[in-house]
Amino acid sequence: MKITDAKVFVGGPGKNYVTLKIYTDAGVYGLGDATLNNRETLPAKYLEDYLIPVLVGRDPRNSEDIWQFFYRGAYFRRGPIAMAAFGAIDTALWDIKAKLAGMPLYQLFGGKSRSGAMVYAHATGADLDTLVESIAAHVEQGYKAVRVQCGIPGMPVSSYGVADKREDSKHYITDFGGIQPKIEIWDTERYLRYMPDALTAVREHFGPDLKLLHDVHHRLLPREAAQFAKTVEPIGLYWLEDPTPAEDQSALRYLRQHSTVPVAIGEVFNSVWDCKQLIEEELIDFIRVAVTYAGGITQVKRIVDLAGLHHVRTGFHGAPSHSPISMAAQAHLNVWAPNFGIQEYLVLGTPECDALFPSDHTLENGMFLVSDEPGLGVDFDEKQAQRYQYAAGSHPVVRLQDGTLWNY
Ligand code: CS2
Ligand code: MG
Repeated sequence: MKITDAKVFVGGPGKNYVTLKIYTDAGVYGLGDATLNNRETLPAKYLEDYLIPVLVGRDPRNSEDIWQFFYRGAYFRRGPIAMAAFGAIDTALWDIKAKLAGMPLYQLFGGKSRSGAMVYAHATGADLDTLVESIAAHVEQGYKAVRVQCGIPGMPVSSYGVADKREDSKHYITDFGGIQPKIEIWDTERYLRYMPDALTAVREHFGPDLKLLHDVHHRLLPREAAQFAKTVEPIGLYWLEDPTPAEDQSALRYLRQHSTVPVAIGEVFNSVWDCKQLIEEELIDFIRVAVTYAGGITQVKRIVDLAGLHHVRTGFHGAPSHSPISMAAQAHLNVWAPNFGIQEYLVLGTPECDALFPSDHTLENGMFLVSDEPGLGVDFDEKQAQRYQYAAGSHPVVRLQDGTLWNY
């Protein structure tokens, strides 16, 4: 069996999705996602210039050897660009394998450990009242878990994960604007003073059962993170996400000494090596890697198994930072993983997105129900794809009040 061709499509409704389609001489094709949010053209180029010319002619069933060939053959290993490109190939080859077997992908991992995967939605508000409204709307839709991000009074620009204007709150998705990054101002002291009270007010309003998650988004220093985690401990958060810049793995030791708040890290990681110390030292409770960013399904499965040895559960990063294809791949991992935790889920379901990525996966009452179609259970409409082009965009850049560059 041979790979006969592979194509990369960049673009999508309001997003520069990077979709890889691998064609074989068996008439079966596979889909992968290489959407490196905010730098999308780079994995696309890596695939087109260096990987696809070498991929064509190989047996698509040898996904491990193909991945190792590209990873070790690159010499300069890892990094988000290469691993998104490798990840797309790996995911597409798993899609082909499952289609050849006539099974949904989760059957090849070991079958179902649960009927569906609990997801969490993003609730956000430029002020506390708007946040409470946003949470209530998600609870109304059946979500059992919500991420809560609140604007901070007196902050020059709202805060991470919050729309500047109240009226934009309901549909705000943390994403990016034009190629010139928007400058956001961050004030740690205001955040440390205000956020615990806001989260307490949310907990008091919604009671003990609603799972509340909060994303600090890399903004605190280790001591500040320990102080914040200690202060919010009584609120009973489901998790505190990215309290400190994720690459400094030992920073979490300090937080762990001062608080039992559950910690979730990993969306910026692109290999098992990035998370090894955090997992082996049990400095986190949830690993947040994404199939697209961490080298594909095979690599993420290895991370899930390592995490399982250390009481760490999965909490995979969610679209729209990557595409419905990676969401589908994660849906199969979620339903199989013995140490599944929760899945991030921002409603992608615009009609345009559904038309571009037709899928059999469903969301019911805050549970993601995986497709039983052979393969990933998601398709890609090449005709629809012609409607979209790449549009350069960039994340905001964050500065402190005095101009110091900070962490987005
Ligand atoms: C965020 C991400 O969803 C989250 O937890 O941290 O959406 C992040 O802001 C984007 O992936 C950045 O591209
Ligand atoms: Mg996050």
